Amino acid sequence: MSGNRKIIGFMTAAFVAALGTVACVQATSENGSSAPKVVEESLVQDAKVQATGVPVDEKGWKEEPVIRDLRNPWGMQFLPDGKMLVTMLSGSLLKIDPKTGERIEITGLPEVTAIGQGGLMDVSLHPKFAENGWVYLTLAQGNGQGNHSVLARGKLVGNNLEGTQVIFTPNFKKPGGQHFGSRILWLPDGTLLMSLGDGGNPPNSMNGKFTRYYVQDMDSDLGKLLRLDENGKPPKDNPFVGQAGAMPEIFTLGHRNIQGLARDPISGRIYANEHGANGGDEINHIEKGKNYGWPKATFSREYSGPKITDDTSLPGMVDPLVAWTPCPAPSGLAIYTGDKMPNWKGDLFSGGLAGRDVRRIDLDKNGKVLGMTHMDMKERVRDVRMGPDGYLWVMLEGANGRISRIIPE
Ligand SMILES: [Ca+2]
Repeated sequence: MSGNRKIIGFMTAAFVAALGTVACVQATSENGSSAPKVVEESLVQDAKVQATGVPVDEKGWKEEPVIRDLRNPWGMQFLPDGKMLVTMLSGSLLKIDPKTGERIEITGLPEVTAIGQGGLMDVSLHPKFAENGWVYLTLAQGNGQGNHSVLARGKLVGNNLEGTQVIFTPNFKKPGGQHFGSRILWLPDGTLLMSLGDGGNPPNSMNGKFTRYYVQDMDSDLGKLLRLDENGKPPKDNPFVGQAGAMPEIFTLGHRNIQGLARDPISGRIYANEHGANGGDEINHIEKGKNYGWPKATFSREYSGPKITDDTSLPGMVDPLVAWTPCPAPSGLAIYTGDKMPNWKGDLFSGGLAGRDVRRIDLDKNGKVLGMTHMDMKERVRDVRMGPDGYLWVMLEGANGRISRIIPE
C-alpha cells in the first residue's frame, strides 16, 4: 500500500435509523461512546482490498427536492413522458408528475405482503415498454413463517396494470422479515437480473439450518443474483444450466443482500452493492457464474461482535471492489451518464441507509477505483437513479420522505 492516505471521521451509531428495518448496524467506538474518532482510509487497490470508512466530502453539489411527502418509498422509474413510477414499501405504486406534483395510484397490482424489510420493492420497465407497456415489479409474498420476493409484471394501460401475473417465484420460503434483495437490472440482450437476499440473520433458519448457509448451495435461490428472460424463465445460456443440482436461474452466488444494481453503458460492466452485517458492506463487479463469497469470505462481523469467518478473501471467490466498515447499508446504485456534472461521468453512485449519504466511487475507464467521496444527505437513502434530464436523482426515506435531484451548487 502506498500514498493517497487520508484521515477521515467515522460516522456514529446515532446514524442508525428509527425505521426498525436496519440490516446493518454501525460500530460504536470501543468505550461505547458515539463520539467521532478518526481512522485511516486507504483507497489504493494494491493486493487485497481493505475495508475503508466514510470517504471525504464531495464538493460543488446541492440537493433540490422535487417530490415530497413520500412514506417509505423503495423504488423509482422514469416513464418515457417524464412522469415517474414510485413504489411504497407498504404496497402502493404511484405515478407522479415531477413537474406538477400530481400523483395517481396505479391499480391492478398483485397481492403484496408488507413484512419487515419486505413489501412492494423495485419497479422497472421492459426495454420495449413503449411498444408493450410491461411494468416489472418485485414484491414480497407469504407470511411471517414463510415468505419470499417474487417477480411480477403487468401491462400499464392508463392508470391500471392489466393482466398482472407473478412470473418468477424462488424455490424457498424463509421465515421473518429480513433480506429480500429485489433490485432489477435489464441487460442489453433483453434479459434481466434480479437479486435475492440470504434470508436473514441467525438464528433465522429453514429445516434446522441457518438461512445464511444456503447462500453457497447451488440448489437454493437464497443469496443469489438471478438472470431471467422477459417471461421470468431462466435463459438457456445461464452459467449453471445443465449443472446437476444447480438452479438454472442463478447468474452469480455468494451474496448477502444486494440492494443496488447498475450497468455502465460504455464499458458494459455490471456493478452491485450489498449489505454486510456488522461492517463489510461491499460493491462488487458482477461477472457471470462467479462466487462473491458470503458468508465464507467477508469483512463483516456478527452483530454481537465475533467474526463470521477468518477469511476476507478465498481462492475461487471474488473480492469486492470496495468494502466499507462501518456500514453505510447501501441501497440504490447508478452510473452517472449525464452532462450536468462533467467530472462525474462514468462514476458509480451508491446510496446509504445507515450512512444517510450517497457515495461517489471514481472509476477510471478500466473500472479501477481511483478514489471515493460522499454526499451527506442527512436522511436514509433508498434509491439512486440517473434521470433523463442528466441529473442524478435520489430517493430519501424518513419523516420527510422525498425524491430529489442533485444539482451544481
Ligand atoms: Ca463478498
